[in-house]
Amino acid sequence: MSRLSVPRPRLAEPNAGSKWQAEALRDEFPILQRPIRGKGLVYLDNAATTQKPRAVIEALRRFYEELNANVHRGIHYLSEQATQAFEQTRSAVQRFIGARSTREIIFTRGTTESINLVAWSFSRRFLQPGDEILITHMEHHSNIVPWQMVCEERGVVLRTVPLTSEGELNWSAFERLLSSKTKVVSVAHVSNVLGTVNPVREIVRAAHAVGAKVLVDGAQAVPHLPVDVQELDCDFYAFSAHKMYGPTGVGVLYGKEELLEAMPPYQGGGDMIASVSFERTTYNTLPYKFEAGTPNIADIVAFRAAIDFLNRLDMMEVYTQEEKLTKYALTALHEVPGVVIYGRPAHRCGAIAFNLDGIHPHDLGTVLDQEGIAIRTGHHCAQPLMDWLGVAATARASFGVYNTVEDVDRLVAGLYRAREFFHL
Ligand code: C6P
Repeated sequence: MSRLSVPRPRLAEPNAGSKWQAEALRDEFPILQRPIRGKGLVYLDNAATTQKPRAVIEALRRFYEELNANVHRGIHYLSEQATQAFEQTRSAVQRFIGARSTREIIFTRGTTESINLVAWSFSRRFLQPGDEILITHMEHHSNIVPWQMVCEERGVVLRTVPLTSEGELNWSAFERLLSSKTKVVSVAHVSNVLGTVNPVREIVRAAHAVGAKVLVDGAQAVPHLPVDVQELDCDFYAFSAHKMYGPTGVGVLYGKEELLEAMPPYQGGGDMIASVSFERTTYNTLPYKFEAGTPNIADIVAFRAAIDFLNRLDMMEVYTQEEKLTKYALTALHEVPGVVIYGRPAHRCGAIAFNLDGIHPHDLGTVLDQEGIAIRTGHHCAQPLMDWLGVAATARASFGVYNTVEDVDRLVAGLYRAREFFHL
């Protein structure tokens, strides 16, 4: 199958009624009501972290007021209740991404820790000197550095797939670099800079054909499109709660059960053991084998409210509405004199990276901030991608479910304000 034949989420009919309106959702996010520098907040830094709906904030408060206890340890009432709420989030995550079993859902601190877990644990069990790991030129540092560390320690070789001029994965280069030496392909589902949606299902098919396993960095995908790990057939899938309207400090690693079973624990400590003696320690069953120590209980419990929130919105509807807004934003930005937009991927979501000719992105960010508009500027933890783009930094607007056409209009007005300020 060609790269272009990747099934894309079906778009709604142009006149089909939306299930919800972004404007109405804003009321559920208390922080969006607060003025910033005397103006209404336009929050366009959702790829860094999303704002939290009242339901998540309330779930956090309720946990500490009504349920607080450690999990999996006590037999007292509160510990049982806390454990139940904690495990309910695991079940909600399992259903949300279509995993076969809760044994395949491991809680971590975030995408970064999920990738590190796989890099270190998988490599200890499965990688030999001379083996190869394949990543792409659009990866976040979290999907580069752990592999570099593993390569250095184990004599494994890191290879990188270049991009096309559109900012998409160069498929023929990918096929050329893939070989029987490739043991892991680790790739972003969605680029945090270009917004490119990678053809994960086809990447998995090609990688499996040479016997490689695939880790998908889903940090920027899970908040924007429906994800079904069984349909993708990936071996690992990593993401962060805080980018999907949930609390900070919580991440998920999905892994196929047979692989997780074969991998050694990542960290040692409480909860991950079956029995300990000075002579011999045996490990707990999945998923607990990979969850050493007291987890981030309250935030994991509150994460459930974020999943409920997204389920209520319906991820296909989220995708459809955000796609319309992204198209609107691309057209509007193109019309601003001096704006350069990076990447023209055919399938995209989430983020738009751009610069305003003649203005350093940090200066642009500062002017926009004065207008109450929050964007991110810098290298976006993707320095190799910046090198490929031939820039040190860019501005980036990234969208969430509460962003509106008015937000985009305010951004565009802010860009004109910056042009005026810098006498362009
Ligand atoms: N990108 C951004 O502004 P953590 O920090 O572990 O929750 O997520 C790391 C990460 C991994 N992969 C991708 C594709 C990401 O976008 C991120 C986080 C943020 O783009 C913060 S640098």
